[in-house]
Amino acid sequence: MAEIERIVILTGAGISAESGIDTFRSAGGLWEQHKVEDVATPEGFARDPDLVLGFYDMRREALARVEPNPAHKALGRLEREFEGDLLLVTQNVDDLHERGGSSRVLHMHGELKSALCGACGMRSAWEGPMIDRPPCPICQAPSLRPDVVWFGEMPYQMERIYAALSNADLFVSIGTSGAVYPAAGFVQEARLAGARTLELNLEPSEGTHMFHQARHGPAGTLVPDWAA
Ligand code: BJW
Repeated sequence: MAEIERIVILTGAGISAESGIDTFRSAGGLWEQHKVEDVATPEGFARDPDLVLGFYDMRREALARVEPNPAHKALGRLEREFEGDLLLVTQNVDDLHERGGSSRVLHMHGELKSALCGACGMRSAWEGPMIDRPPCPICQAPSLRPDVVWFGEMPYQMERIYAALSNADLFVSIGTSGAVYPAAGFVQEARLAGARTLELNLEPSEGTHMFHQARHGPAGTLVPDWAA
């Protein structure tokens, strides 16, 4: 990586699969167990808030029982050792990158351990369940929702991400199916900027043909090999 100065890394559910967190679109994944329009849209939340709060309470609780795997740890090591600019953008709402040693992580689809208040619009760190409508720590309204980005909502920090992509020398996509926009379009943005592009995924993603290079296999092996 001697000639590389600016790297943007995008991660998806596949990087946390070997830690024991279900992906969305694999056989037996979250979208086979729950209808996406019921639990991951603002309309689903308006229709049945208990279902949605219960879904995210269950996932927040499961987070306490899992650990970062060698892929998360390899990216943590890379952040410490790489001398150029590195931006880690994750679509994941878990905190396994932080626990794996990465300190500069941009959660474009939000975080399980954060609450968003529907009344005052403020975000607060959050650990417990939301199903019993606890009050917002800031305005006391019983209006908390998970601080995650559902379909039809604007992902976080897009300006910062597009700015980094427009300057990148290397774009690496890890463990994502390439089925959800705008993240699925990052490879094209990076290519327009002249970056080399690499996919590391268990199997070819929907956008695999857009990458200069692709390596397929489990992230727990591929990522440490690449980042070494
Ligand atoms: C392994 C592995 C192992 C397994 N090792 N790999 C353009 C065209 C068409 C539609 C749209 C478009 N632009 C926008 C849309 C609409 C929509 C969209 O994309 N729809 C598609 C379904 C077509 N997008 C939106 O609504 C987004 N908002 C938006 O676009 O706002 C306007 C805007 C415009 C312009 C610029 C900016 C904004 C919002 C999307 C929100 C997505 N939310 C979710 C839920 C978040 C909270 C939660 O976690 O519950 O985000 S949905 C879900 O999908 C979650 C994920 O982050 C996201 C991506 O999934 P991911 O991570 O790729 O997981 P999987 O399961 O799909 O794939 C896992 C991969 O890992 C697989 O390939 C496996 O093989 C692999 N794998 N084991 C390595 N061990």
